[in-house]
Amino acid sequence: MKILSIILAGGRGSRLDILSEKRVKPSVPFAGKYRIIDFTLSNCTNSGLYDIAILTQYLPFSLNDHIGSGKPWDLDRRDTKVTLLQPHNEWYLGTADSVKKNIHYIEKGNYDYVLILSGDHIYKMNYMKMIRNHIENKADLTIGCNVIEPKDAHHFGMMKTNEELRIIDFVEKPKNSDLTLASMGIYVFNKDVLLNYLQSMDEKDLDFGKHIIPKMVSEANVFAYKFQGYWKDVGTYDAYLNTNLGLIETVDKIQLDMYDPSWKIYTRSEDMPAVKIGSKAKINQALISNGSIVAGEVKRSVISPGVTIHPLAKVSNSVILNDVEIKAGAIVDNCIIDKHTIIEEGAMVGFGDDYTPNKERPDLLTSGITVIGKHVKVPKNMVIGRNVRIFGHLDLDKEEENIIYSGSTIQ
Ligand code: ADQ
Ligand code: ADP
Repeated sequence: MKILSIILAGGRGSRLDILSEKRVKPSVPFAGKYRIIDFTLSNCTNSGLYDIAILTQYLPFSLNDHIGSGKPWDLDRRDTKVTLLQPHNEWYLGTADSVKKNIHYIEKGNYDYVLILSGDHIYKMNYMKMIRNHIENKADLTIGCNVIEPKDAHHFGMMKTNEELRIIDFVEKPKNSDLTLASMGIYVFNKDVLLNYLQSMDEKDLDFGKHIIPKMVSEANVFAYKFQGYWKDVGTYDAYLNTNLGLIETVDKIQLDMYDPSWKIYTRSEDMPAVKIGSKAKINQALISNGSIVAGEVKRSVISPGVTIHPLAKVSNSVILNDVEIKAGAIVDNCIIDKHTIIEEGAMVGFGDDYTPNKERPDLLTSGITVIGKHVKVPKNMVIGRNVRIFGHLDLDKEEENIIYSGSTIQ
C-alpha cells in the first residue's frame, strides 16, 4: 500500500498579519522551539507515513529553511522523503488547484492513496487509523471531522451524515447552520478518484471545500471520520497566545501534552547552551527554551530559544520569540514579540487598563494583546499601551512623547 501525504502550506494566515508578514502561517514559531507545521509533519511520521510533499507558495524561505532535508522528522533516509513543491509559472488558486498543478508528481509515484493535510493546525492525530477506516468503508474519499459549536460553522465545511457516517450533505462555510460536524480539511482520497476529479473539473480556482467535495458527495462514496482529540487553529492572536499559554497548564488541565514519549513532536533545533537562570530570577508557570538567559521575572509565558531577560525586567502572559532581548527594568505584559526585537531599559510594553480596540482591525485585537514585529527596537523608557500592533519598524524621532497609545498600529 503506497500513500502520499500532501501538506498544503501555502495559506497566507492573514489574521496573524505581523507574524505571517515574512513567513507563511505553517512556519510561524509555536510552543517555544517549534513551528506550527511540526505538528502535522510529526503526525505523519508518527503514523508511519514517510513520503511527504509540502505545497508552498507565499514566502517559502523560512519554511524551506526549516524543513531542509527533513532530518529531524527522519525524512532523509533512503526510503523516506519530503519534497517541497512550489508553483512555477502560475500561482496556485484554490487548494485543489495547488494539487492539480502538481498532478505529474502524484502520477509518477504509483500511489494507492493520497492523504491531504493542512499545515495550519495544532493537534496530535494518527492518520493511519483514518486511512484504515477509509479502506474498510470502501470509500472514494474520507474527510476527517470534529464537532464544533454551530456559531462557528461559518469558518468550516459543515456536513450531515447518515448512521454509517456516510456524508449526505456538505456545505462550505455556510452563513447560518445548525450542523455541528465540521471538516478538519483532512482528506484521504483513492488516488485514481482524486486524479479523475482534478482532471475533469475545470474551475479556475478549484477548491476542495467549494467544488470537489460537494460534487463527490452527490455522486461518490464519501465518508466522515470522527476525530475526538484536541485540534486547534491558531489563526488569530487570541488563539495563538492562549494556545501557547495552554501548554503551561498543570498536568490535570493540560489539553495538549508535549511530553508524551509515544507521540513526540519533532523540530529542527539549533545547538544552543542550556537555559541559564540568574540568582534573582523568578520564574512561575513558563516554558523556557534552550539558549535563553533569565535574570529577571517570567510569569505565565512561553520563551523561545536565545531570549535574554535582564535583571529587574518582568515578562508576563506573553509569547516571546527567538533572540529577543528584554533589558533591565523593562516590563512586558500580554504581548507577542517576534524575533530579534530589543526592548530597551525601563520600557513598558502592553501597559495600562486602556483596552481601546485596535483601529486597523477592531475585530481581531480587542483582547488587549500587543504584537511587535521582527527586529523592532523599543527605546528606553517608552510606554506602549494595549492592543497595539507594531510592524517591523519604529521611527524614533516621531515618537516625541515616547508613548504609543492603546489601539494604535505602527506600520
Ligand atoms: P480553510 O481553513 O479556509 O478551509 P483554506 O484557506 O482553503 O482553508 O486552506 C487550507 C489549507 O491549505 C491551509 O493549510 C492553507 O495554508 C493551505 N492553502 C490555502 N490556499 C493554498 C494554495 N493556494 N496553495 C497551497 N496551499 C494553500 C478548509 C476547508 C474547510 C475546512 C477547514 C478546516 O475548505 O472545509 O472546514 O479547512 O480548517
Ligand atoms: P523566521 O523568522 O521564520 O525564522 P528567518 O528570518 O530566520 O525566518 O529566515 C529563514 C530563512 O529564510 C533564512 O535562511 C533566511 O536567510 C531566509 N530568508 C528570509 N527572507 C529571505 C528573502 N527575502 N530572500 C531570501 N532568503 C530569505
